[in-house]
Amino acid sequence: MNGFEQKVKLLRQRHEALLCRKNEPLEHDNGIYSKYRYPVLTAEHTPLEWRYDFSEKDNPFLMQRIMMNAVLNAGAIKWNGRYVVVARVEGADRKSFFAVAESPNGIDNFRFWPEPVTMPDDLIPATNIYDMRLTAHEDGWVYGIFCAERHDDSCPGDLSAATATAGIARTRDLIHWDRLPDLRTPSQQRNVVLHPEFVNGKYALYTRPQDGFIDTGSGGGIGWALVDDMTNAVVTEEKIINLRHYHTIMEVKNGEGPHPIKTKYGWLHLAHGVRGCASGLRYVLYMYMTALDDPTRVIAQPGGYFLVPEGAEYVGDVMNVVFSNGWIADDDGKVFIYYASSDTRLHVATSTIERLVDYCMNTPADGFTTTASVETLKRLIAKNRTTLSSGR
Ligand code: BGC
Ligand code: BMA
Repeated sequence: MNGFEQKVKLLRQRHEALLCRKNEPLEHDNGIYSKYRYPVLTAEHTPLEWRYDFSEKDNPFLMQRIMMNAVLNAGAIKWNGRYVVVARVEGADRKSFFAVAESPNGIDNFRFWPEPVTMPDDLIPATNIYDMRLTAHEDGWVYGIFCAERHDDSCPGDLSAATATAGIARTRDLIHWDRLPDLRTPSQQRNVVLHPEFVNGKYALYTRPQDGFIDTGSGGGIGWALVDDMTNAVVTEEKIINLRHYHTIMEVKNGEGPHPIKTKYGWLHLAHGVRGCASGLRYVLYMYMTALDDPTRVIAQPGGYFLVPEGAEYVGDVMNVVFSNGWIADDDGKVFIYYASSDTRLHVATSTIERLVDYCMNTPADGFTTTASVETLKRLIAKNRTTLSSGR
């Protein structure tokens, strides 16, 4: 074996060891969910064939010819008994694309399929696409809705002026995607999510109207719109179902995560909230529940955040960010929450429907002032005094 072949062998061994590495829950959890020791996907998990030219003649130094920067915000779905994610993979060139990876148990041994997704781009070509929400709709298709970003040509001199629109595609095998026209709506849109069931015979979308590319402006929060036809999706009426509030974790913006999970107590929602601070935007996850007979009616909303960056999760390309657009609920009630930290890597947290419902129903709501928060705290302290003195 020559030096080149030896280098290749070592590279393959290391890669294989990374892909097979066993994951384990962290010892201490908060009772609501468990985080895990290792991320489930990173740039290093992408196939070596995507990054290296293995011809010794053409690549004598065994250089990475195409560098991968990050694997993040992934849609998720249980598919033929496997835990499947459609991840946002970003190259060193800052273009992101979708790639499918699957695992036998949802917590480790994720492997990318050999080829990234070829998303048809024939309608209005986009510059960049990202953050797919997957919905296996009761119409029989699997839909992927994602952000399609384009330069805002109304600002010719500004190279960072952009527009965000909801791109729509559907598939039956996660390999071949039919691209449908982008969602037509009066405002810009990122974080559009398809509800899995028909509502009054129509498709139902969670939206996030925003005035600008970054600023939500007058967009008040997570919206809801009914559309007749996904092959020509037009939003005519949009109502805000989950509002932003001053001095909360979602003061600046919020957006639906993956589509909600149906439980017998109501729809369980996972979303992100954003606030501004001296170090930039802080992205955290929060939850809420809506009524089974009316998915627009909020029936529970715990105050504050559900999951935030911790430790190494703070560090990455875009610091102080967790983001989720994918989760999987198993038939036995176990829930796998896929979240990315700092726009760099993908993690899993596990919980159960029972715990998440308990969390939503029994966590005090935000009272929106210090006084209200202190009163809430005092109620728990008083309750504990009674519990502890009665010995139960
Ligand atoms: C980035 C996204 C980001 C958005 C708004 C885009 O250019 O690719 O990750 O969410 O800008 O900041
Ligand atoms: C956004 C999202 C994500 C990203 C986040 C933080 O607006 O759409 O792509 O994770 O910003 O950069």
